[in-house]
Order: sequence, then C-alpha cells, then structure tokens
Amino acid sequence: LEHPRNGRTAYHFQPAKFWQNDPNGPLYHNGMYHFFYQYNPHGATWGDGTLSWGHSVSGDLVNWADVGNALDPTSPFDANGCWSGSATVLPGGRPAILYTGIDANRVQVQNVAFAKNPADPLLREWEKPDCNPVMPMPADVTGNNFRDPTEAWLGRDGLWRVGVVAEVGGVGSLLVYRSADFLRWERNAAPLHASSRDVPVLECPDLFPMAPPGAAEGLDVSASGAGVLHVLKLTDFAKEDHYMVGRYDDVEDTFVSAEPERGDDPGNWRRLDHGHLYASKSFYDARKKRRVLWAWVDENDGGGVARGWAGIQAFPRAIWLDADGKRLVQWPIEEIETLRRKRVGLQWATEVEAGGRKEVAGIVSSQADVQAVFEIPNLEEAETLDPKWLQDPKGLAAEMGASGRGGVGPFGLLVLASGDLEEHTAVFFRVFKHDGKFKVLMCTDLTRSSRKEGINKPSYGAFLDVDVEKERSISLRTLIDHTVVESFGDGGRACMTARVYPEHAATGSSRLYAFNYGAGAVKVSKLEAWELATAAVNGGGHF
Ligand code: DQQ
Repeated sequence: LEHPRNGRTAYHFQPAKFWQNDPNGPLYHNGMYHFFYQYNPHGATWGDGTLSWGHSVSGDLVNWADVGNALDPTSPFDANGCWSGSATVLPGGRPAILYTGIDANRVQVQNVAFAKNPADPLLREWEKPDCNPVMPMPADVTGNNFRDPTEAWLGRDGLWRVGVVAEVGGVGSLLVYRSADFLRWERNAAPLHASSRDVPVLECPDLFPMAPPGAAEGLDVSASGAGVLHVLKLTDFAKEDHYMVGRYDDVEDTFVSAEPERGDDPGNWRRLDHGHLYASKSFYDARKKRRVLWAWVDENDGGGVARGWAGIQAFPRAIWLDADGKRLVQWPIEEIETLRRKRVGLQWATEVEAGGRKEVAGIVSSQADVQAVFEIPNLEEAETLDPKWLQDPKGLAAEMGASGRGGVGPFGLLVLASGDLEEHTAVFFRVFKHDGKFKVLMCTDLTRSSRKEGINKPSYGAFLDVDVEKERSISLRTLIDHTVVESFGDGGRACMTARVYPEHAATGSSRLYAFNYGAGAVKVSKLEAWELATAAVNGGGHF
C-alpha cells in the first residue's frame, strides 16, 4: 500500500516544510543545477515582509538537496522581503542575482547580489554590494508595482539588458535597463511592452530566444541574429501566464508580436497552461542544450497551514517552438524516466466501448506517468458546438463535465480514483462539430476529485488545434503525483495542471482507468503507465 504522505508530492519540487511560491533564478553552472524559489522560512503562508530565496541544488533536475537560503531580508534595500528575480553567469564565471527588494519603506526596488565564492560548487553564500538598490523606483511608476527582473542578456554592443515589469502611469509595462558593469543600470526610454490601458499590473516576465520552429533544442538567453524568434511571457496579475512569439530588436530593445491581432492585453495571448499554474520562468540548460521551464503550482484547498507546507513546482518541462512558429510545445524533461519502476498497460487496440471503463491495474498509480493514444474510428456522433462556447472552453468544460454521456467523448483517463469511483479526476477529450469541421475540447474535471466539501473543484478546458478528421487519434500524457495532475494533450501543445485532494488517499490506494462515455467506441492504440519512484526532494516528506 502506498504511503499517504500527507498530500506531499513524491517527485515535484518542494522545500522540506513551509511556504514556497515563484521559481527564481534557475541556473546550470559548473555541472550543477541550481533552483531558487520564493520561500517563507517562518510558516506555510505567503510571508508579508519575510520572504527569502530558498536554494536547492541537483545533478539531474529530479533529486534535490537544500543548501540553505541564498537571500534573506536583512538589508535596508530588502528589509521587507527578497522578491522574485533571476540569475545570470557573468563573463569569467561569476554568478549574479538580480531580485526585487521590498525596502525599509516598503518601496519596490531592484538589487544585485553576487556569488561570494564562484568556485563553491554549491554557491551557498551571496553578497549584496552597498551600492544597492541598483534600480530605484522611477518617478513615473504607480501603485508600487516595479519588480521581477528577467534573466539578463548580453547585447551585441557589449551591454547587459534586463527586463523589469512596472506599472507606468497606470499601465502594465515591461521596462528595459542597460548596463556595462551589472551595477549601474540605465532605463531605456521605450518600454519593451506596454499593455492596453486596463491592465495595470504584470508579474514575472520572461524573454528568451528560440531555435527555428520545430527544432527541439534551446538557445542561450543572449543568442541573437537574423531569423531568431523570441518568446515574451508575461504573468497577468493574480491570474495566468500568457506568451507571444515575436521579433526582438536588439538595437532599440523593442518587441514586435507575430500575432498582432491578439492585441496588447497579455490576457488575450497564448495561454501557457490551461489549469492552475503561475509565475513560470525558464532557463537555458547548456548540459542538454534545451530550454527548461519551471512554474509555481499553488494549493487549491486552503489547507497549507494545517499540512505545514504549501506550494509545489510543476515538474520541469522542456519547451520549444512548434512547427507553426507561434505555439510552444511543452514536455516533461526526459530525466523523469530515471524514476520509472514498474510498467503496465492496455493491450494494443483495446476497445473501450460506449459507456465503458478499463482499469489499468498493477501499479501504485498515485505517483505515475501515463501515456495514451486514443483512436476515434467514427466521428459521426460528434455533437454540434454551440458557437457561444468558442471563446470559453473552460465554461464548456464546466457545462459538459466528464460524467454526462456525449457523442464522440468524453473519453480519456480517470486518475486518483477511489475503489468505489466516487472520487476521481477526469482528464478527457470531447469532439464537436463546428462549421463543417471538428473541434476537440481537452478538459480536466475536478468536480468529483474529492469528497471533501468547501474546496475549490473547478473544470479546466481548452480547444486543441488537431485535425482529428485526418489524424483520427489524440495523444495524452498525464503525470500523477498525489495532489497534482499535470496533463499534456496533443504531444504537449496544450497543457493543463490541476491540484486535487482526494480523501481516500489517506486510507486507501488510488485506481487508474481509461474511460469512454461517448456514444461510439474508442480504441486505445497505446496506453503505458509507469509507477514512479519517490525522488529525494530536500529531505522532506517524512510524515
Ligand atoms: N510573487 C513575488 C513577486 C511577484 C509575485 C512575491 C508573483 O515578486 O510579482 O512573492 O507571484
């Protein structure tokens, strides 16, 4: 029988205890991965005035050791908190951190810190020079919103650049600062991005170059040259992460979007994850020549204080530009395979008849990696889509749910299911007819995820860009880890992360099923499920 683990995850990044939020300054340096994060060393709530940078190191991005806080709020320029920021390795090999300090007057400023001993493989100690803050709050910034420096990149003119989000005269903007020495920074007059007027606050920006569309490798943040496309990711205050592909001009320090029709409100850009995920940040992993994305996944039940910890990080994802040059593809980093233990599956071409379920038994499925391909022999039963849902897939997901019978679908996986099936989280697809074509909805339905009352159990939804008439199949990968279900539809073109709190987990084991509640049969042409081992994550989890 599996260990209940008090809801703690088995292979997602968590500190041993207390609160964490945004990923900060991910870095690969001298053969070691470093991960920093917003951490409250005093309790399991967001620490107003007390946030530090927690710091862990890893050789494989899977197993982590805590090496003590990198930054604590100890100086006049960060006395009320060390907020989010980034890390950059300077020429000569010295790592530097740029971060937001909440100063003694509670004003947001940008500070720098340097690794005290760059030869220390653990980079345990960081020093903050007296010239901080290196970017005081400008006079035109409103609402005390000036924060979250991006990783710095080096221009062809030899100057460093960094992006900082700011509310400028009431408008959410991304400012660029330039510096020759990483200490004296000068603001560029033109913002790299200015939102439409009704978007005052942005957070956690990320700007990075991409290899050509379809190529899975990543590029260093300073890569430039003709034809290089960039991704600008902005976090829409207290809501969601959105991104846009475009052209970054490294002379003017401006950005022109590849999809101008989506406008200046980042809320209308492409959504990074259609579930519950926030404040993502990527880095270039020179060891494997790929770009890796981290993101905070908050609790969804208000239970952090009772558990003594709150917040996890999404499992690191490799990201690259899809062949269309507009969309990011996201996929769990391959190191997850080092945790794979026992494998079970369904036989090729298992048919899941209308209204049916097939159990995938034989593994501890509360910590598992499941990959499935569903084949749809017949599209005739597809329901007609009411066009009012075209702009509201989440609303459609909530309306349809997983339990009701449909035409083509709902079909997919029931995960973290109790023996009596009263509790389950459904990850599924449903195909609709629209305008002589077919539209595929991907959903994660949490309404039956837990018997517990008074917790948030939403439904998430997104339309996929698959030509299902031609392909006749849809792929799904789902990572299950006790209280998190991370799903990757259509090879990672649509992602959906959910936090769930099944009650049965405290006393019993969870089950896994493929299901089909549509009117026609669906074939599972592939279903492999691996039980995953528990990773060593900061020595926590001994409940
Ligand atoms: N969290 C940090 C801020 C950032 C926000 C403070 C986003 O720097 O804007 O913990 O979650």
